[in-house]
Amino acid sequence: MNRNSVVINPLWFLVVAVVWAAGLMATAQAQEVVAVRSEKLELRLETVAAGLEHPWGMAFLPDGRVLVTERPGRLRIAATDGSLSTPLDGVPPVAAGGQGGLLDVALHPGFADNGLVYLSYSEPGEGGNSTAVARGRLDGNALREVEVIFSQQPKFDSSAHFGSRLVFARDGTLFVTLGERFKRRDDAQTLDNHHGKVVRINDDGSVPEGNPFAGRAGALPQIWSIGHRNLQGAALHPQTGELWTHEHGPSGGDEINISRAGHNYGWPVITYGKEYIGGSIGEGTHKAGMEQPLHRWVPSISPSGMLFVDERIPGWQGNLLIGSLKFDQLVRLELDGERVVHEERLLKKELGERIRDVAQGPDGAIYLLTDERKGRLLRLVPAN
Ligand SMILES: [Ca+2]
Repeated sequence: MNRNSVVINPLWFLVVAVVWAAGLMATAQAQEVVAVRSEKLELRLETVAAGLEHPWGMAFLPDGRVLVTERPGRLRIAATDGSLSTPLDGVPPVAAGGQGGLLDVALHPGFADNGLVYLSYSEPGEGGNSTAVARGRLDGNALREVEVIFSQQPKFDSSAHFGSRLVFARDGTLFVTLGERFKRRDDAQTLDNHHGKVVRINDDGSVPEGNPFAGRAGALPQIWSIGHRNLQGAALHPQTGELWTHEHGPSGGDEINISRAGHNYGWPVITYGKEYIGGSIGEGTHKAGMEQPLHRWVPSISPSGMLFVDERIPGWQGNLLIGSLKFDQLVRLELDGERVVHEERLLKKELGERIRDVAQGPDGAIYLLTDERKGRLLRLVPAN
């Protein structure tokens, strides 16, 4: 036997490699569909777009495409076929690092006429950084006429607890949820700063009528509610129009609240959590003048993203869906008015990725973003 016959011809190696790579690409393009069983219905989970770096927020355009933020500072448009645009021009510079970067995205209620897109992000500046809100007009693959309409005060040197979610209220004002920057938690109880607050502003950043502390000496006029820790989920209740929020507790003590004008949600005076290093915080769990949460998680789930599901998902109508970063789960809550009456944990087995945001698209499907270095946009639909 000729010993040379076992030497692999480089040309054959190339042919084999090309065929193998083509097979891999075909596999990747074929939508992987995973069956998901909820207590209430059977669903299927599909990947819409992959290769997103720590996606954080999403907003659906009228044509079904979706704006997706990537935390390092990029905004992209995902098309219905799963293709991703190049990063849009016009995104402000962000203080990327730790929990900071480009965060939420929302459309103006009059987007169809004015094309306005709102972004929240960690804004670098004198003395550190803070959460800011910018808006710009969407024009093809760019934001034009970009202006910063809100900057959380004061700036602080930290890469933690920025919040933030952007939710337009029915009256056209904009709620922005703001973290207390971790080391500034006592600020959440005082009115001379925006740390640990929900603020309410007009669409141009000015202060609307009806803010509870506007006009009070020493109080920042944008403040709507106080005593929050780090809120990364918020949604308007479909019937009442009130702002429901959740926030990360410390070790234990994640909460759901309804953010109401002038109310104090207690952090860091009352909490159901402990210090990360052990030990109690504040004065206990209850105090006069401070709200009790509607629901709490001990241990913490690390909640992010929040959605009230509508009738297009039969069996889940009126439920609250919340992502869990820590447990790689989608949390489904059944409500009776303002009471949580049942909780189901989903997707841990089927997905196994940190869930950062939850939304319902124009097609009625549930969309998820996963907070991974190679994160994904996923679609969850009833199996039938
Ligand atoms: Ca609280």
